[in-house]
Amino acid sequence: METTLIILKPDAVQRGLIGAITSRFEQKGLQVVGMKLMRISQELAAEHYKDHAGKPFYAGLVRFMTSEPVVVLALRGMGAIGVCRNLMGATFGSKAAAGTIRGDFGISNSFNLVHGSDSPEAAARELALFFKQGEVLDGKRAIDQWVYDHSGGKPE
Ligand code: IDP
Ligand code: MG
Repeated sequence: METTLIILKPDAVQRGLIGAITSRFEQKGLQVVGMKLMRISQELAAEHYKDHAGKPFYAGLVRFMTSEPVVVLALRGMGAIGVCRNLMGATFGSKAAAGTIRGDFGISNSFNLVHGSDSPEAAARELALFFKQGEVLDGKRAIDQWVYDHSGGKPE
């Protein structure tokens, strides 16, 4: 099981898409184990996006991410990091495939609705940036017996 960090970016919140986008992840079978509405500070944006510092879009990205509140989610599931990236679609809304979140809800390249961690290392680092100790609550869900096949002794 993996846990990944998802951010519903300011455009998603302003456009009233918190429910619609969160539903995509829930309908897939991912478990919401952390969730909050928050503002991202300059310092947090800089730390979160430090790998992009110096790129042409960096200043605009930090301005965008700090402009209005976001919703941060911790999502848990088998292969959750890659599963979420697939659900999100390609980075640019104009290029993202239909059926993906970015492909279905947006057309902008920078206002692309959602962030998702791209590796186990990034997920661990980003979850620690956005959630304090004790804010991620990964209890058992009753529906997991139907979301996963447990007949072999472990979820498949
Ligand atoms: P990702 O969000 O699909 O992982 P990254 O390359 O990590 O994409 O870029 C981080 C964010 O920076 C993107 O989600 C998007 O909001 C913004 N971004 C990336 N490349 C561009 C660009 O060429 N123009 C404008 N914004 C960009
Ligand atoms: Mg990225």
